[in-house]
This record gives sequence, structure tokens and C-alpha cells, in this order.
Amino acid sequence: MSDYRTIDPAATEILEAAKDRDISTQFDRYEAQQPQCKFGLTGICCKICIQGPCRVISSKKGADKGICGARDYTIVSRNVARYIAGGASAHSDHGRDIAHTLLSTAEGKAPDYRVRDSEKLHAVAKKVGVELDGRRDVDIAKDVAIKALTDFGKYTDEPCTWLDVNIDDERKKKFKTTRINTPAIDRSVVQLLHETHMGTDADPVNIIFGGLQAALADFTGMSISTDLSDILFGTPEPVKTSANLGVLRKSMVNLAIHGHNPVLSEMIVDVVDELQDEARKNGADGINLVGICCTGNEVLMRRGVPMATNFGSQELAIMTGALDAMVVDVQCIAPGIQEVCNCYHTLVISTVKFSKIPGSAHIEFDLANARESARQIVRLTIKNFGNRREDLMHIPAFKKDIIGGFSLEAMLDIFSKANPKRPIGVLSDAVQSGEIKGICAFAGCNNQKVEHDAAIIKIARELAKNDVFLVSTGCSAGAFSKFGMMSQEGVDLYAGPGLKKLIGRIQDASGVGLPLVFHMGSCVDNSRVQQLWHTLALDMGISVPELPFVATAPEATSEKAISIGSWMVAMGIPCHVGVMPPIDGSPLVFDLVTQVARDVFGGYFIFETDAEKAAAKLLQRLESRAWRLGVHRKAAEAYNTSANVLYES
Ligand code: NFS
Ligand code: SF4
Repeated sequence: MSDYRTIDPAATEILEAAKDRDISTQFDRYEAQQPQCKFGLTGICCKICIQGPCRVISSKKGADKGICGARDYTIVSRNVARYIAGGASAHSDHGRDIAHTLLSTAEGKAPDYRVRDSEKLHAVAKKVGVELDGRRDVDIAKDVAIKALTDFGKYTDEPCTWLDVNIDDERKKKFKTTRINTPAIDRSVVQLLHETHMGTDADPVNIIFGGLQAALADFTGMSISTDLSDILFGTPEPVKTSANLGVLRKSMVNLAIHGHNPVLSEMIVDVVDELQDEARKNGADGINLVGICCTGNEVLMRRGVPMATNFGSQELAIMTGALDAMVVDVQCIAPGIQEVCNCYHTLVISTVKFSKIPGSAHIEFDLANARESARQIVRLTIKNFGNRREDLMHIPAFKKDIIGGFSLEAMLDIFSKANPKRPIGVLSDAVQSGEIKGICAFAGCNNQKVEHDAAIIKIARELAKNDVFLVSTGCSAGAFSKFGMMSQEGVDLYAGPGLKKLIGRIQDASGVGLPLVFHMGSCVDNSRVQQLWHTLALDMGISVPELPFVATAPEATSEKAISIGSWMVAMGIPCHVGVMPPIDGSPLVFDLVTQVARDVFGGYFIFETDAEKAAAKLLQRLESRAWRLGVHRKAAEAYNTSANVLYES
């Protein structure tokens, strides 16, 4: 591990340059928090009522229960469930905002927005059962938006539309028999908070299943978010850009957009062009827009905006002294950024009523007047350019070229050049023939408990070498973009022979330069990852738990990461997490999510903090699924029957 607990050369350079200044970052504060409380680390601390905190030790008589009598398994499962409720709230509230924006757009109440992707609108409308024939796009959009908003609060018991239309019959049946179908997003979250209230559910199995229902609500919310964002802002297509702190420009006004929701950031991208002259008049060479975290991913995917950095190093973007403003909306914005600004001229501008940081500027984003709000933000940034301190400027020279923008639609379009009749067959045939071992999706965050970006890169290189096709979202995608793994160069350097052959073949047929790791978007775009495995399984005539498809969050951090992992498991995907979440205080809950889940759903969690071992485990899971698939396919061919639906052991 380096002195600075990061493998990112730009981050190391900034931390080194600032080491004599009294600036606290997440890297320092992690050290300051050591040792962290073991009760909290293992999940056996309960603060759900104010008789607590109760800290239980199951082996110690008298201390083995909370004051109310709650045992370790109740406490651990309640804590985990509440993480999921938090994650589902964040993702789905984001989705709700996009749905409101689409509705307001259709009703003429958000005049600065329009439906940019009519094709996607029609595809989504068809999928969710909105009438298309002879209707105008605004009317279709209105019905789609209302249908999406209905998924949040309907009072009937049938599953949410955006869940039901996106999964296969086998999963529908599974979710029905396990009673985790979510009938309404808000209801599932509220019910889970109720279920985990002091003195309601004490049964850990029941609580975990309640958690899974909320996790499916999380999935529903993020599917709405992806679909409706594509309708409003366009479905991503391959786009070239660059990543890491070297994307900041010394002589330009540098504006970073950080957070999650593309409603604001898309408008900023729009107005930046019209305000370039104002920046020039103010002594700059123009405006340079860069992204951080998932807002960064959203505008990278659709508009090719360069990615400055990911979650773990967000404060370091300010410590370049070159950032004139950081505009933030919601989620994953470290409050510590404001304190760093005390030493630099950077202005933090918050934009959402319920997401403020003491000391930062606040310009409330107004949907009805979006363009004007965005102009105000950019103008404030231009003005702040004059407050720069040359002596504090330090832009690391690290920057990598990347190609992003791989929505499933874009991938299938590219694949269609190699296989016009069955585009997805490009990938499924490669799995069936053994050319590749399977697919791995990298998701999730940075986590100070481990070396910044290290495990993400290490596991991916190991899997690529072993012919695993890689896709990524979120801050994992941020890591890959900074390390040149979302470029053609990445294929040359790290792909094994089968993977190289496959990517080369698609590249030759399509004429599109392809990366080692396919950037599928922000964290809500894990819905795209789900659609990828869903499409693959349908094409191969198997169920998801049979598919050689795994997921990993080497640096999972947020509640959202936990809810994503949980619905992936419920959908049938083995899901590795590289940081131990607080559940090992209850062996029962640990077994539930790592073992029992496998029997019930086919998916399960794999907790492994060692990157090398994690890669080996993921490979082993892929190989065992591929082997079974081959055995069943051969049997099916020999006896002219369909392939067996069987979970792996
Ligand atoms: Ni996902 Fe994206 Fe990053 Fe983690 Fe946060 S920005 S929504 S939660 S930290 S990947
Ligand atoms: Fe303690 Fe029970 Fe209250 Fe939790 S709910 S803090 S275990 S008394």
C-alpha cells in the first residue's frame, strides 16, 4: 500500500503536494477514526430506540440481548434492512424526480426540456403498455411519466410495472413465491421501516426478505430513472473523452458537476456553450466542464464530458486549486469538500432544497426556469475564476483517453454489425463456445477502508486475463477510466486471448474502437447491466441463475451499493463485496446472505477482502456455471429436450 492509500497517481501527487498544509481529507479522517468500534463493525449495535445504544455479545450471559430482548440476529438484520431502505430511497427518489421532469415537460411546465429520444420513448411505452398508435410524443411521454409515478404509490398488490416488464417468467414466479414482489416503491420502503421499528419484526429471515422487497423497489426506481433519463436526454452512444485530474485546464474556468441527477447537469452542459464568450471576457480561455461521481458518469455517457475523479478523491479535485466551482445536487457529496474550500478559492454550489452544506453557496434549481438556474450557476463560476491563487495551483499531468457510452442499445447496435440477425448472440455464442468465461459487472464506490481504486483494478485485470467480458458502472467505472482500462489500449494490455479475439472481431465488424471495460453508466444504470443479463439469458433459453454472470463491488460504501447488491442477489447473480459489511456479528444472517440465498434465489453474496482471492472466487463461479451450462446443453441436444433449469451448487 502506498503512503497515501491510493494507487491513483494524480491523487498521490495532490496528497503529496498538500502534505504540509493543514487540510483534512477523507484519507486523513479515516486514520483519525481508528480504531473503529467492533460492535458497529460487526453490526451488533442497535440504536433503533432511545433505550439504546444496546451492544450485544451472544456468548456473554446478560449481554446477549438488547434491553428489549433483541438478539444479535434481529439487530444485524434490522440494520442491514435499514441500509437497503436508505439505498432504495435515494435511487427511487432520483427516479421520481426524473419522472416528474418528464411529466412537467409533457405538460409544458418545464419549457427548457424536451423529449430528445423519441425512439426510446416509443420502446419504453411499448414495454410498459402505453398506447402508441397515432399519438404525439408529448402525449405518450405524459402517460409514460404517469405510469412511472404510479409505481411509487399505488395501493393495489400487483407488482410494480418497471419490475414486472424487466424480468423473465422464472423470476416473476420466484418473487411471487418468496413474497418479495414490490407493489409500490414508497410502500416497500415505508413497510420496511415499520418492519424494523422497535418491537415489530424480530425474525431475521423475515426481515431480510422484507429487505429484498425494498431492494426490488430500488431496482424499480433505478430502472425508471434510466429509461426516463434516456427519453429526456438521449440514450448513450459510444463517445470519446478523457479522465483523471489532468482534465482540468489551467487557463480555463473549471466547473465540476458532482452528485447524481442529470436534470441539472444536462442543463449546465447546454448553457456552457452559450456562455463561453462571457468566460473569455473575464480573462479565461473558455469554460471547461468536468464530472465527478455519478453525475460525471451521466454526462460522460451522453455528452462526452471528461471525468475528473471518483468518490474517494473528490476533495482532491478542489486541492488542485484550479476548480472554480463544484456544483452538487444529491448523494455521495462528502461534506468535507466545504472545509477544503476554506484553503482554496473553489466555490461549492448546492442546488437542491434538501441537500445543503453549511458554508456553501446555494442556488436552488428551478425546473420551471431551468436554463436560467443553470446560467446563474455558470456565471457565478466564471466570476470566481478571478479569485484564483496561482501559487496554490497544481494540476497533475495524469489523464487517460477513454471510450464510454455503452448503453445496452448501443452495445446491441455494435454487436449487430457482427451478427445482424441476433446481435446479443455475439456475446452469448462467445460464452457457449468457451471463447470467454462469462461476464462480470463492476459496480459501487470507493471505500477508505481499502486502498483507493486498488482492488477494482486488480480484480478486473485478473478477470480480463482469464477471458471475462467486463462492464462497469458508478465509481468503479471512474477507476477504470482513470487507469486506461476503458480504452483500446486496455484490450492490448490486459485481455486474455479469447477476450481479445472477441473484442477484435466486434471491432472489425463495427469499425468502433472498443475498450477492455464497457462503461454502462452511473449507479442507477445498473438497470442497464440487469437488462444485459436478462437479454443474454433469454437468448440462451436459460434462467438468470444459470448464466455465467457475476458482479463485484470491490469498494462498496453507500447504502445504495447495499441495495443494488441485494437485488442482484435476488435476481440470481453471485455478488462479490470487497469490504466486509456489518453483518458478521450474526452467523445466522451471514449464512442467510451467503448460503441460504443461493438455495432460494441462485444469487448470493461473496465477501472477500483480498483482491486476488476475490478474482479467483469470481472466476470459479463463472467456470462452474459455464461448465453446468455446457453439460445441460449437451444433454438437451442429445435428448432433444430443453436445457434444465438448475441452480448451481
Ligand atoms: Ni454509486 Fe454514484 Fe460513487 Fe458509490 Fe456514490 S457516486 S450512485 S454510491 S460512491 S458508486
Ligand atoms: Fe436496545 Fe431494543 Fe432499543 Fe435496539 S430496539 S436500542 S436492542 S432496546
